[in-house]
Amino acid sequence: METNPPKLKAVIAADARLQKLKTAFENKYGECPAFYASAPGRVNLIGEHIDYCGYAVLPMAIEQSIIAAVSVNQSGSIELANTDPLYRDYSVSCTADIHIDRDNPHWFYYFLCGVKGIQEHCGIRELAGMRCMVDGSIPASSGLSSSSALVCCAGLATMEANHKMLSKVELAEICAKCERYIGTEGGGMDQSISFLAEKGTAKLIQFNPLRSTDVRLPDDAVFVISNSGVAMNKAASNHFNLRVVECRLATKVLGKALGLDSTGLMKLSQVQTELQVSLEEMLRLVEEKLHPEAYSLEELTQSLGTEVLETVLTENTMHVSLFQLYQRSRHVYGEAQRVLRFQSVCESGGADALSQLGALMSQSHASCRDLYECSCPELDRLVDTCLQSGALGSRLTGAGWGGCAVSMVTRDKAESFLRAVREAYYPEDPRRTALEQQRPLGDPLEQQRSLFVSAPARGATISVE
Ligand code: ADP
Ligand code: NG1
Repeated sequence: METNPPKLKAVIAADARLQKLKTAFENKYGECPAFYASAPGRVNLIGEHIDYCGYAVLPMAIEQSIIAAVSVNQSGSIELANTDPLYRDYSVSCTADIHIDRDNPHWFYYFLCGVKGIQEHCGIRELAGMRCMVDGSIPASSGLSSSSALVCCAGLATMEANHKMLSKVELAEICAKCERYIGTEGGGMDQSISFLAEKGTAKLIQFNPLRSTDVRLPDDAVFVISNSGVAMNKAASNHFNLRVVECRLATKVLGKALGLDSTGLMKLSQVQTELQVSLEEMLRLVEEKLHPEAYSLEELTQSLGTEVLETVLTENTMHVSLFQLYQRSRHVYGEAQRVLRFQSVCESGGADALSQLGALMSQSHASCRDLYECSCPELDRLVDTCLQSGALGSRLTGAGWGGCAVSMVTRDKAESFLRAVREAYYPEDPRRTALEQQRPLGDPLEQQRSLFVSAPARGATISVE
């Protein structure tokens, strides 16, 4: 059943984290915040690197979030500050064109992506002045979507400060689009779950049109997030965009080989839609029509033409000369199948549901590692450790090349699992131990950043005390 998103606004009793943020805001600006905008991070349970190919994904929101305390004024400027001294203050005029510097993806540019997205969507000529103090508890560059939570939080704050009313679906679509100003060509999973999430349930997120369906996770299992300790900043490298580009090229080459007019085709899902065949059949067609050897730029230029290549390549992939189209499309169609199977096992339950779900997660990791090549040695080691420590399934989550793994563990084994992973993985490298001992700033959950059980949390909200 598709569900209506819950309400955006809430009156909340201030918790410890909000109190700290309020105090920081008052100390900085000498006034009280008018409201708080908060947006959660997420863990993707299955369906990696397929949202931008048009396929459904299955994430849940996590308790960790980005919160902005906001006051509104007529000063003609937007002032940004952060509770973490790592992130410096920034201020921008409300009348100037908002500029986002892709070459230097500082934190405030993510915030400005959200501001600009709302401004453009709502046609706001002059934005209201704002003072914002941001506080985050999502480990950055770890595949838990800290960047999107920041963009969503900024979009929500801007909407509220400018007295606009938008639905959660509209907000998710606006924020998915505007985060691309930072230079990464993401697919919309993160912003969608950040807005559409509901406490207690994971979601199947489908695109075109954007919609979400509750997925009830098995009662006798918990999902554990563990951080490999390797950070990967998407906007500061071309790993992510190269995969997006490889998928677009695979779409064009496959489409052409199948006799389709591939002019308007940019996503692998569109090839399937055009042909009206199953994912199984798409996997067969990949075998038949694409070659496992890398495609060179010359081969692609000859087959598709320079003009097509120009519409596909991004600024940071222009110089790439080899593209793995066969491997990437095999991952995408296979992963899209696994998402649907995961949803169907959750729905039907059954005696061996947990082992089926675990197997799907582990197959997903193998595909990310071998076909999509978005893992790294530390993540593979962590996933192996999790499996040896009793997980029924384990996989990298989010973009990869570092960041976190998510593991499914039976509820009764959760404690022993946490202990075993803590003892086996973290002491191997002192940097991991340092991370493991870190606690989120003012996080009432008192959870460790690197290893914790996560239950489906609620989506973005605006709240007043
Ligand atoms: P993720 O997988 O977490 O989305 P990205 O590399 O895409 O990772 O984005 C991380 C960036 O988001 C950081 O470099 C920083 O600019 C921004 N960010 C994350 N958390 C915060 C925070 N608490 N405050 C300010 N900026 C943040
Ligand atoms: P993270 O893990 O937040 O970097 C990125 C993309 C998603 C999705 C995943 C891989 C953005 C904002 N997010 O997420 O859309 O493609 O990678 O499944 O680009």
